[in-house]
Amino acid sequence: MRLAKLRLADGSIRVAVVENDDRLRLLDLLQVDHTRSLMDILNAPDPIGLAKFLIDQQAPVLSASQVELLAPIDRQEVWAAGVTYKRSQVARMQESETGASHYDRVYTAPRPEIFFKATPNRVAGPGQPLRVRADSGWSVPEPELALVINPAGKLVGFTVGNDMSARDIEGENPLYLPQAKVYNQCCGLGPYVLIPEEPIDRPATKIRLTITRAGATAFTGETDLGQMKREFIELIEWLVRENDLVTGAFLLTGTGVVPPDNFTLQNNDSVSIEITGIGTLTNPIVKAG
Ligand code: DO4
Ligand code: MG
Repeated sequence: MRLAKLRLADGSIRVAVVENDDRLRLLDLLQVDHTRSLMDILNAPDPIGLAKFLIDQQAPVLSASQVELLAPIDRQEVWAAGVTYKRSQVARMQESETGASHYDRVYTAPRPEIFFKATPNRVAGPGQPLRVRADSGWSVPEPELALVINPAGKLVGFTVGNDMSARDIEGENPLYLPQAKVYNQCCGLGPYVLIPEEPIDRPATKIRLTITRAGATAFTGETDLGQMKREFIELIEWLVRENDLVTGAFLLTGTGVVPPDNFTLQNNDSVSIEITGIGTLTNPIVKAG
């Protein structure tokens, strides 16, 4: 089942079940106490059963073009794992003269790299702008599978994530990582949350990044989840160690697609990330100055 958070023309914010690619069945959240948001459904003991129960049989079935899709986040935290693909390890070692051995070691160490990525106000949904820092001359999108985790630390579902990164700031000194990663409009999530009814087939799940500039493709690249070194459950176990997720969390799982070193995002670029079975997240890029 896929779920969407959206805004209707009257301004109201609703949750819908996504059927096929373009049929949105609105939910009536008022039918159940303590269920007022997508987060409440994701954090419930049986999200699929609850969503099916809440389908509003009286409401018209809508198409995505009739609504504004929003990032599927409410009050959760956003975390990210890094250097989980060989491609990312190699790219990080190249960009950082002083920190290369850290990236080398974290790729094989039992403890993964996990960092705080965003609060909900820093997250952009489908069609909303993502930002390149004005003080960065080398920034890239990072197309990543995002895990949706409930407060009990259980994996509930998946969405598409974009871990926007300033490679020059991170490369100058690994201690600058939070500034390279966390700033206004630094993270994309959406368009839907997939709650799988059976385990996903990792090698068959492709992640494709396409960057468009002035109507032409400026970069395209692809990986698949079979290339990721870590298990989902392994990343979650490290995230929740001594760390309660009171409202639940999104955990971006690292990038396996890195544009060439001479590529940087520019103002007005468009970034699309497609993940098999979930959907395509597209965002325009803004850069001030
Ligand atoms: O080590 C820095 C960040 C790594 C990262 O974000 C990634 O591999 O996706
Ligand atoms: Mg990343």
